[in-house]
Amino acid sequence: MYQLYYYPNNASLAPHFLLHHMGLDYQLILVDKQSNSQKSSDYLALNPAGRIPTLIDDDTVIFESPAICIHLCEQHPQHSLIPSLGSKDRAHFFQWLTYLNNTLQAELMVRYYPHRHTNDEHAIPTIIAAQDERIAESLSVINDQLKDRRYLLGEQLSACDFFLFMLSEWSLPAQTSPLQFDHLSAYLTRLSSHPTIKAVCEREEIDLRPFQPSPLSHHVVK
Ligand SMILES: N[C@@H](CCC(=O)N[C@@H](CS)C(=O)NCC(=O)O)C(=O)O
Repeated sequence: MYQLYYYPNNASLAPHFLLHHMGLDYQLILVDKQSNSQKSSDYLALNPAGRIPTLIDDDTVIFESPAICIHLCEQHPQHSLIPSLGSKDRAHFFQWLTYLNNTLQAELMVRYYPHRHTNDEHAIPTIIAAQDERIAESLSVINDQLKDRRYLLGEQLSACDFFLFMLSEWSLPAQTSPLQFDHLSAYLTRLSSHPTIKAVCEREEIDLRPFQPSPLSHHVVK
């Protein structure tokens, strides 16, 4: 049985989607972020970075959300959530997963932890505003990719889509919401009714209503 150390709507969400989607046997272990448990000595022994998530697979401990996703996809290739070894699609899988984790997620982390990037309390609103612009730039790149594509890689659902859904949810409060991009918005609306996304979001008490179509709810900018 896999064990996923998680906190609702944190970077554990993408691995949670995959565990559920593949019908795997897994246990969720809550890391109480409210009491900073991710910095406890017990947790640091598993994950020295003190971040959520961590996956236990028998005697193997894995941290970093994309690494966990890749590991699960490779262990269960019959679910086709990663393109096959040697295929060109696989190169694009790594390209997009890296872009999501290394660019969009990194920008979101600065937005949500601005105090870690300045010693000046008064600078925090300007950091958030600057990050919102950078998040919008990244969402625009993704929006362009989704023009004429059902999923990020094309016609085949992959782990990248679950990862992107997680980051899009986090991006909702940004100045330019992902729902303001036409292709991205339509894609997110489609994904929000995917059975895996519905089930896991219900389990983590994540509200999917913002993704439901409502013609007056947002203004499309692109
Ligand atoms: N690069 C890591 C980042 C994980 C991360 O930053 N997780 C956040 C929650 S979304 C966290 O643990 N924050 C608590 C902290 O930084 O103390 C990953 O993708 O797994």
